[in-house]
Amino acid sequence: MSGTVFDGLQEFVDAAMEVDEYRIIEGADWNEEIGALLEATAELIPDPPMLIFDAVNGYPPGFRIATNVIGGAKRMALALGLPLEGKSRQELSELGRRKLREARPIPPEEVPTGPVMENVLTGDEVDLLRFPVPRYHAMDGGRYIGTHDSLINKDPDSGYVNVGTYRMEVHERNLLGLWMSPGQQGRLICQRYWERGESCPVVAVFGEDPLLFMASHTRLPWGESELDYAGGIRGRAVAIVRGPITGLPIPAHAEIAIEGEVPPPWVEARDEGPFGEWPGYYSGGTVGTGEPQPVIRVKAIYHRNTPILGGGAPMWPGARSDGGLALGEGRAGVADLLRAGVQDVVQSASHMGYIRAISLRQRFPGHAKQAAHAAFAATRNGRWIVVVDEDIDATDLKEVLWAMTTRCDPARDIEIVDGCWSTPLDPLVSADRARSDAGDHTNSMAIFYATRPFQLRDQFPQVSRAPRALRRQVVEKYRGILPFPEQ
Ligand SMILES: Cc1cc2nc3c(=O)[nH]c(=O)nc-3n(C[C@H](O)[C@H](O)[C@H](O)COP(=O)(O)O)c2cc1C
Ligand SMILES: [Mn+2]
Repeated sequence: MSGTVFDGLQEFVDAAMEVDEYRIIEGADWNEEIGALLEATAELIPDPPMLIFDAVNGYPPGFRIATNVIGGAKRMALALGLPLEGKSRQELSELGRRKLREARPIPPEEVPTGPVMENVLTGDEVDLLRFPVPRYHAMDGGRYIGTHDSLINKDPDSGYVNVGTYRMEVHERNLLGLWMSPGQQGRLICQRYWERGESCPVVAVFGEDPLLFMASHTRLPWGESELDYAGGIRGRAVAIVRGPITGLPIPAHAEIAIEGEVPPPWVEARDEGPFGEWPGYYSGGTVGTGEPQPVIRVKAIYHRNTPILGGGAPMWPGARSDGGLALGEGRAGVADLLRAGVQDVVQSASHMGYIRAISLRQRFPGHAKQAAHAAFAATRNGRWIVVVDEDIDATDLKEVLWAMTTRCDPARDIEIVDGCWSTPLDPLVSADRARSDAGDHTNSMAIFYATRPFQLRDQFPQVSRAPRALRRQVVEKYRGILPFPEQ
């Protein structure tokens, strides 16, 4: 099965069930219970299975929600067409990264129709609560159909088609709320229609093949379509049906899609959220900006028979599981730092959403500062940058904290920079706005120099922990006697 290209979520879920762990959960409550169960699962089960919710309360069997779809290494390998056996997680991550790096765009291919058109609902038949849409967190302002979604719209000037993942709540049976952060390409395209006094035509997809979803939340340069990029990583064009109302592409194998329009916010806008976000707070949307947000007037719904809604909500960062593959380091990754001219960067890892740890082989006085400032310049909405020496594993938060407690002298080694690039999703920024309505979406950041001082590196006390190679050796030697985990 390795190497298979999956057209849609349904095809992928079926294949994943054959090769990896999953659970089907029947009778769960869409109101808070699904959200809480997902959080508990991520928090307490190290490598959680795919979860399929069926017969959600008040809904017929067959209208399912799929969550944690590529949250495991094997499922992600399956999605990316990588070998399913015989490779370590590290090797698979490297193969995955290479695949994403080397993908060349393949434009979508138009087909006359597809499974998404099995059910067509227009006019009074349009009802978004036909699907078992969860309210994920207790204080969410609505039921969120769009968490793992894709919004498709087209630049009216150049004709380029953008795809982006933005949260969407159900305001009414035919009205969706849309939270696009300022500067997002999907929002910039809407603005171009609004400037002309027009509504922006859109397609939204809920439940799509995992690689199309992955492309949808990858930030590509303006003008490059995520549909072409998705085709590239799949190695085969995404099949699309031309939307009868908007003329926009609708992925032919989408589970659920809508066509509609986003009117200028001065014509129609609604309070959006609150919604529990990835920092672990209700942020973004109206609580983050103090303003009502755009809506989508839904004109048609299309769905497959027995549709699977792609689901899953942001949760507090401590619940985030380490399952899946590490495919990228995000902004301020090793590649970014090397490109900025910093030498001898060993690792760059992010923790709890707001901590960026960078390990460095220090070569000259000021090297740690150079690395920290390059990382800081490349970071959006970060908070703590920690520079550590090369003997510290930057991906291991315990080691990073050890360096902070033993190599960072607070009076001298913490630097604070104010007025940094951030977003209304930052709980500190949101709170600040609520107080002042200042419209300032910046935050401050602190750099922790948790490195041995360069000039004192030879006098610094030697580390007493057993060397890594020796630790590995004894673990292998005594594995028969002691229950050591695989390493
Ligand atoms: C699960 C998930 C949910 C997201 N939700 C939002 C959101 O509600 N609003 C937003 O502006 N960005 C959100 N993002 C980030 C965007 O999808 C990402 O920045 C993407 O690059 C946007 O596409 P664009 O660059 O074409 O605008 C989300 C990302 C993920 C992975
Ligand atoms: Mn884009």
